[in-house]
Amino acid sequence: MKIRFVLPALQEAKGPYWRPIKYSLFPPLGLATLAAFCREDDQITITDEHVEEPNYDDEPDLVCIETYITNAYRAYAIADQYRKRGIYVTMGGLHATTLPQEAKQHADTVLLGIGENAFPRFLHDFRQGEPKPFYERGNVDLSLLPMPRRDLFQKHAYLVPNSMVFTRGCPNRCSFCYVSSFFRGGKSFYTLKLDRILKEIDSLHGRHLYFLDDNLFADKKLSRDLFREMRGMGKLFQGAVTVRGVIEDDLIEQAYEAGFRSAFIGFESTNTANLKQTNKLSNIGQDYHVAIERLDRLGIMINGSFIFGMDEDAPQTFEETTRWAIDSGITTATFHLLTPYPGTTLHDQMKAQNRITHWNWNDYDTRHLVFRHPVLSKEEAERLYHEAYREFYRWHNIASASATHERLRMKLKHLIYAGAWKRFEPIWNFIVKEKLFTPARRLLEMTLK
Ligand code: B12
Ligand code: SF4
Repeated sequence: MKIRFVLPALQEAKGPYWRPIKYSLFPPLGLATLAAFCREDDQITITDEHVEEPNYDDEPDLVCIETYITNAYRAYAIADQYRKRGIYVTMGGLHATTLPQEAKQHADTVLLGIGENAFPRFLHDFRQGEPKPFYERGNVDLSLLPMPRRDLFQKHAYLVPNSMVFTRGCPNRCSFCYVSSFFRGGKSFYTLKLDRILKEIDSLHGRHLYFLDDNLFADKKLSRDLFREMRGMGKLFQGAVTVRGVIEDDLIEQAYEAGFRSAFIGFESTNTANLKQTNKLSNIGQDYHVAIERLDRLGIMINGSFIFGMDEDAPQTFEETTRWAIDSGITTATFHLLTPYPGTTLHDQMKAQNRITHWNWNDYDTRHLVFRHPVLSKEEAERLYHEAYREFYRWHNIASASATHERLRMKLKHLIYAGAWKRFEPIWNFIVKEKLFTPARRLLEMTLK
């Protein structure tokens, strides 16, 4: 059977915010995970629109499309194109799971939730000629998970080919997070077995590794066991942790010993009332500076994530938060405007209050304000959001954030990492165009080391 997996590119692929390097970071891991459930004699291709110009004139037996919120309309357009020619289309992923009825207008079958449950059941029925219109999410056993089919990725098209996950979901319940919609009604946190995780790490070539897990320390025992086993492997890895996870016990030291060198942390807001309102429990009552100093002492860089537009925010919050991040020595910052993704608790709350202004998914990209805020207008919020980015990445602010570190080594790492990420766009564009990812990865590894 000929099966084509597609990761459509978001609408901005042709827009002003398109950063080729951002979308050449990771290969489509979810689709490679599903491809592993196909038969050996199936002819499989994975198309990632972020890194290639696809041609959809082919005649596969089955097309499987992944949807995020911002690529939903593009996903629907591709699906419609195939279905017009009588080709069977199935859709899954975060957006289709949240809004299956919407997705069903463009797909023959919609699969909900983690694909490891629904996809093998669907494939079986499809081969029997009896596919159902919907496959509901159900709890998943990840213990027998086959290895993702990384051999199907476009080789040399990514800066970070070694991405993986060893947990799925998160035990926390922040009201704005996809976790509250994607896993609705079932378990919201799954783990792989230690042996299986080690086997996957072993199968990856090169030193650098990016764990895409929502929270690396969500299962402390598993993380501890994993980090112990990873010691001496010579890996350098990045991933997401919570403020509490960094402060509590000695797990962060264990992670460092295993090669952890750059932490993505959702600080979200420095205002406790905001944190309470959005149920960001892992941050409430935590001293952010304790976490920052601990990471700094170890030599772990911080990518801080911040959300603007929570109810307690005012126009000055943008500048104050940006200043706070610079003065705290955060290496890179990711700013967002609060976005009520459909299916989340936040969305339900705002909808009940009649605050959502529109449901055009292209705007649900965390750069647009899609709801009424108590004091911020849409124009003001969006302007201040862009200003926060500009301010944070001005050379003199990068330099002043870097100067906050005690050790010279951290100062230099900070300068190189932050500067390279945001200030050398033409160089990145050249690297992407010429597919010079191997030397770029070497530099990344040297910086992380
Ligand atoms: C890596 C990543 C990216 C990469 C994507 C590149 C890539 N090649 O994947 C980059 C950096 C480009 C990115 C950018 C953005 N991202 Co992003 N990203 C992620 C992240 C961290 C991991 C995704 C992943 O690989 N997961 C692991 C794999 C195994 O899971 P999966 O992809 O979900 O696939 C499984 C299921 O969804 C399902 N499935 C998926 N597809 C299909 C298809 C079929 C047919 C079936 C049956 C099943 C199925 O089965 C798969 C296997 O279990 C997630 C958070 C997360 N934990 O998922 C956020 C996340 C997906 N991103 C998000 C957002 C908002 C964005 C941005 C809009 C943010 C921004 N302002 O820049 C942009 C735009 C992205 C876009 N293309 O539209 C949100 C999406 C919210 C939503 N409701 O859709 C998430 C959930 C983060 C969050 N916590 O809010 N992102
Ligand atoms: S801690 Fe992070 S991943 Fe977990 S629910 Fe909150 S925002 Fe989502």
